Amino acid sequence: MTLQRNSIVRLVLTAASAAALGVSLCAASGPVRVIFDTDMGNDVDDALALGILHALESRGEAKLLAVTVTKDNPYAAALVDVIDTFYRRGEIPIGMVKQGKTPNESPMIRVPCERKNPDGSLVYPRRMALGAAPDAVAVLRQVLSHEDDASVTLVQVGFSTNLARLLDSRADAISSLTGMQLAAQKVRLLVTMAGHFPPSEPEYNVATDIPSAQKLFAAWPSPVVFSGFEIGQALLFPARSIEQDFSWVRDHPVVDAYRNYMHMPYDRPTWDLTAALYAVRPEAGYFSLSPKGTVRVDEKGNTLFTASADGKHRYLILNEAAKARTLEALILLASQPR
Ligand SMILES: [Ca+2]
Repeated sequence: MTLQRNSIVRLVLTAASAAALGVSLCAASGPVRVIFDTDMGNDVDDALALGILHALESRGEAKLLAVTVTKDNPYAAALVDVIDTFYRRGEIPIGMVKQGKTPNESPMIRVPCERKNPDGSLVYPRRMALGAAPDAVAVLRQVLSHEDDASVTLVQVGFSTNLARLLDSRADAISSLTGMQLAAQKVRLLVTMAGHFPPSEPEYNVATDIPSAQKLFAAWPSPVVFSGFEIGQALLFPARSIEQDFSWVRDHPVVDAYRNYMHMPYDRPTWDLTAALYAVRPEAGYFSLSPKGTVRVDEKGNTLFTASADGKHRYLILNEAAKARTLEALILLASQPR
């Protein structure tokens, strides 16, 4: 009886504190259902972030529903395929932008995909042939249409191309709902690595596709949390971890991507990693949150925040006291054995 009463009291307190934070307790009832939208290949943090989402899925905290790509180079989707397959989840749908930004190739995505064993087989097998990934908007519509209402967390760590096009999409054979309706019904939270708070100069993900970012942040119907440039910049992923913490396996595609992105050893900001971590563990205290408000993207790609009680946008604020703990979590998850 006493135990039961304690449980009820605890539940009420938890509900009260969740309400104060403006979050739903529904998310705590199972793994966070995630769609990861990435410009894999423009920087190595996308690869580390995808590894972290897989580690969180292995721990029962997340479920990767799909990965969609905004970098318009076939090796971008191929490296996603390689990483998913490495973590033994090669069945995860992958969608590819068409006529998208940054079509340039980069060693970070090409080299791991092409590495061969002495017998000629690929070091990192993958599921799809190069260039075979279906259209990202179709994948987003397909996956969202099969999910429960208010159940999906979107993590966007590249340009806004795919999600802006999703909003523009009409009812079709996949779903009788428009893209806007799918976003409003199915998505509970969009977490994006985008912008600067306060603005100093246009941030890469926003500046690369300004019209899409303007559309997305003006029209997206669910709450949005931004991880600004300054967050990842303050938490550097150490080269030391790449060199020491992945020795449980001889070949790791994220390590290969890291070694082929820049000349080792280098520490790299954890931009996309912070968005992935917050999306799955929003209540872990790694970051503080700004008040509610609205982020407007100007014609140069600056992100201008105006506080308002009914605003849907918030941005992460670095929690100085939690910095060491947050970086440790990122390192442990990125290097966690599969
Ligand atoms: Ca990125």
